[in-house]
Amino acid sequence: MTSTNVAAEVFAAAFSAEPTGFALGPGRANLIGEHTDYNLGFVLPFAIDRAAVAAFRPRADRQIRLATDFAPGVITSDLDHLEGAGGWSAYPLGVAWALGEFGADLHAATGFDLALHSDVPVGAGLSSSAAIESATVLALDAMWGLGLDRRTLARVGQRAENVVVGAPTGIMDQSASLLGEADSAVFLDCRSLQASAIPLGLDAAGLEILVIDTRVSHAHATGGYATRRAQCEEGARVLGATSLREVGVDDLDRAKSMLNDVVYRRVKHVVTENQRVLDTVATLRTSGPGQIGALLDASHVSMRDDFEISVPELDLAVETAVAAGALGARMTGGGFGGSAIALMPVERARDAQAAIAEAFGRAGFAEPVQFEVRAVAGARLL
Ligand code: GAF
Repeated sequence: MTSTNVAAEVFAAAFSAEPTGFALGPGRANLIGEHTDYNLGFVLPFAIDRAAVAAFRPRADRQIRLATDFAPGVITSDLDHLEGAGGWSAYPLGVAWALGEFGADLHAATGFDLALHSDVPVGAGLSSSAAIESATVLALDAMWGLGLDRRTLARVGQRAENVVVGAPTGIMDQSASLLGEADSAVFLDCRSLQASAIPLGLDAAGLEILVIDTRVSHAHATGGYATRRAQCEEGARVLGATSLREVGVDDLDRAKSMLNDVVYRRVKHVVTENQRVLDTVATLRTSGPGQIGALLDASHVSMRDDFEISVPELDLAVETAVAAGALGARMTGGGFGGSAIALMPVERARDAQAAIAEAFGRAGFAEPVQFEVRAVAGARLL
């Protein structure tokens, strides 16, 4: 059964009616460029072939009803009580609220019924949250006849997440989900929000991207993510910059003399990661994906040692993938758990998965969930 059929069934079971439309929002994997987005730097993610599908139907009154197959019951709200939403409903209700900040007239708008089904694993670092946000924002854009452009829709999702969900995240995930193109990554300048599609050329090179979901779950509304963001802001402030985007690799010696060791290493990660994104884009353009492995490896080392957002399970996944033939591997997403990605020659992928599962068993870790991801087109109405 397709995800659309499942969403339609969830809708029918919850609301005893047929949906009038469907919107699909993909999750994302980040090829490279981690914790650079909120520092107004560069990222290179792609939309993946795992997505949330929203089945929806406008209502004549101002009520909102939400259902999903990943949580029981029907959640009822209305357009006058959006901001205090909690649990999973904070994502769709937060998007409705945030649209009010980007041009929707929430006093005149009508309510809606919306049912969600998603096959993006939750807590796996593949942005199940952006998948829900972009499916919902496209559904509401259609129901309310707003016609907002995709960059604005991405900002709506980010605003929902920052204010209603309470996670101080950047713009990368929503941009990947909304701007993705088939077989390409989204090269995004997070300062100007200029985006361009960079062909990955994986099939022609006999390569695939393997996701290794460690099943160590993470959340960005609490803990380390916010701390890292605050340390980056402190680094920029001490260096007299408005963001770390203004700090280059050439400034690192000066930064070392001005910052304490921890903040210096956070700054060093961001500054060198920005350069690695630029180098990866240039390498993809000139030489293809077979030459980017060392950049992926260096990114992981930087996150492990300088930004300190990896965990033993992610390090083992990366090391074992490389030992089993990956051209490069790195953790992807916000860190503290979630997934690693490995750039694998197709003919080595199956053996690598077995080697990774075995290594996890030997280490006493839970068995990881492993699957190939493909770069797909971004969110769309179905
Ligand atoms: C999470 C956030 F949502 C993104 O904005 C980004 O900061 C990422 O972590 C780290 O690169 O996915």
